[in-house]
Amino acid sequence: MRVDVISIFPEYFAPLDVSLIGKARERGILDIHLHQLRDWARDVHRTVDDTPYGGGPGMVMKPEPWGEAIDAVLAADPAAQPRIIVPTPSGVPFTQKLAMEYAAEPWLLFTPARYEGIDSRVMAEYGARMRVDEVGIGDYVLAGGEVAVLVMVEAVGRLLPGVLGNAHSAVDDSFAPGAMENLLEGPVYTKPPEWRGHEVPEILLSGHHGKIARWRRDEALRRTARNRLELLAALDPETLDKHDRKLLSELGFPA
Ligand code: 97T
Repeated sequence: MRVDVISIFPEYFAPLDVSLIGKARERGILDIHLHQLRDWARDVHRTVDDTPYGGGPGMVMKPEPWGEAIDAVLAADPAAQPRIIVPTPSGVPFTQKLAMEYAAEPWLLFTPARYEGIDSRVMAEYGARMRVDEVGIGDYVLAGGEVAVLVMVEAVGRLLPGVLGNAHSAVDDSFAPGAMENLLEGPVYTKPPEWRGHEVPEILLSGHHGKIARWRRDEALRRTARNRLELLAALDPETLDKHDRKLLSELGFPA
């Protein structure tokens, strides 16, 4: 997969050299190209922002440098078109489902903004020619879209074939489609069996794989009920067995 990022802070993306994503790049699975937006500014000060039409606080990113920068990236492969992703708190929520959709694309172009965002005509211009997604990563406000891009590239990159080993594959992630869909993962333990007086739950040492699976599902249900009521409410009742229903009613959540 090819990933382009246009930003006034390309140095913000140094973490993409490290760990899982760094390895994926070394192995040629991820081909990341970083671009300095100011390279396409025309004035001596390399200005990329201006005051908002209609008044109000803050500054808006000017359309011309973005247009020229995006055109230059598009020219890298005129036969193809990237999916353009514009991080913004007013976008659609980034979810595991969207991460999987992006992981199936050959080419992504991220356009993280600073200030109050990019002049909307940039999204209108490219939105008429290709897919442009305005995407948010959560209900909080960042100083700019760079961290949102790091989040999305990591979530997408680890889904690419060959990035995760078999030992820790993405199939049983929370939010992955499948058996435990929409349940949070429960607690995990490793050696030693006792640490500072805290014992590993005995069932995990028992070797009873069926009982362990059931215990893990109970813990997943408990944690989902405690931390994410809206996920619990969204569970398909068809995916709940008798034991699930009993546990949930004990927790005070009747069917
Ligand atoms: O707060 C932001 C500022 C700029 C670009 C993106 C964001 C954001 O994205 N998701 C949450 C906040």
